[in-house]
Amino acid sequence: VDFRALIDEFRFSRVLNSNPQTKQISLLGTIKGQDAIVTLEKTHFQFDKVVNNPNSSTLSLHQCESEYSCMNSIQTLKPIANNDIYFWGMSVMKQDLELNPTAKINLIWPATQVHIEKYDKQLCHMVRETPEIYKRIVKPYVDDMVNNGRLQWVQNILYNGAESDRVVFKYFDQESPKDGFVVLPDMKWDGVNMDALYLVAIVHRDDIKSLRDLRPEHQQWLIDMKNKIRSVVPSCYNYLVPADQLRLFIHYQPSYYHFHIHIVNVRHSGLGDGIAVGKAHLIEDVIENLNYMGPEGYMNRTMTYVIGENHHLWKNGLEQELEQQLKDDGIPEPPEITNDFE
Ligand code: M7G
Repeated sequence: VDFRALIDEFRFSRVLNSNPQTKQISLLGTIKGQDAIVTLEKTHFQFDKVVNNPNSSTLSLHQCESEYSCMNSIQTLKPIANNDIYFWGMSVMKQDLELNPTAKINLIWPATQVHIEKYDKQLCHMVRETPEIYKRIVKPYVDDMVNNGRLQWVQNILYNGAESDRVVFKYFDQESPKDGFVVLPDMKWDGVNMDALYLVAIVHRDDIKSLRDLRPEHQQWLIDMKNKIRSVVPSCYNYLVPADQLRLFIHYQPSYYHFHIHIVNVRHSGLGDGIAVGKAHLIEDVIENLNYMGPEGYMNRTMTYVIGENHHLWKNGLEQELEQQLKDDGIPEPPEITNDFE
């Protein structure tokens, strides 16, 4: 299927969400009668930078003297106003599909209800997931999400050669095949801007659905994987991002229940909730926590996280649990709010 042709066929229905900070907008529509979600994201600026390569005598040039670096690319400039020492105005900048694209476009088609609910604007709540709530409410949902075809893209990467030309590196040891993993650019990254570097490491083993399944016996495996990622990723990008400038974390709840690690440039903070407390857990902290959790690991912990009202888990149990928890905690219900203007 041709991406461009699909985009041209998009029929707009409504705006799902828009965020002026991340410069993203998500639209719901249809393509050939099936639901489609298009997310548009303005790309970040590029700037000249000469980097000293610590491991060799060579210098790496990062967009050096490029006509597309932020200042060089200013084509037209229309002043809005000025006052004392302050000047502001709007400009059109030189763009290029390869070197300085305008926007990144993501399409999900055909989109499922789960996708639409995820991208739709929604109120969020902090909930506490006890081990008991996990077993009763969350586990059945996870099992369903593993078996309903939602992980096809992961299978495609691991076994069907999808995105193979983009793989940054693969680790595979004949002796212990289940320790293997693949690192590749995340769908969230434009692949150009190093400040926004975003990779994902996907493991071969499929017995770990999420953070919940991690036990002390997995600690060494996590340590090895973390160290390999921190060793190899910088060398793959010419040391433009050194080992200690990579933020490695996992999500709870994730969107996809096959263990994977997010690998992001520490400078990158424009990811909305994906990098916030209540969702992101640093891999180093996870490794450390396994020292103190007993043989069941994360299975015995109470996890607190942010959940949106559209999420299946909210509508199918967590909302009720939260009501009860607030009661048990003695937290008063908010007073009835009346709107004086009506
Ligand atoms: P998550 O924590 O399960 O979900 O991470 P969330 O961050 O989307 O809430 C899954 C990660 O895999 C996300 O960072 C996605 O952007 C990324 N991802 C998802 N899909 C479907 C693909 C894909 O097909 N290819 C690649 N390269 N990355 C993907």
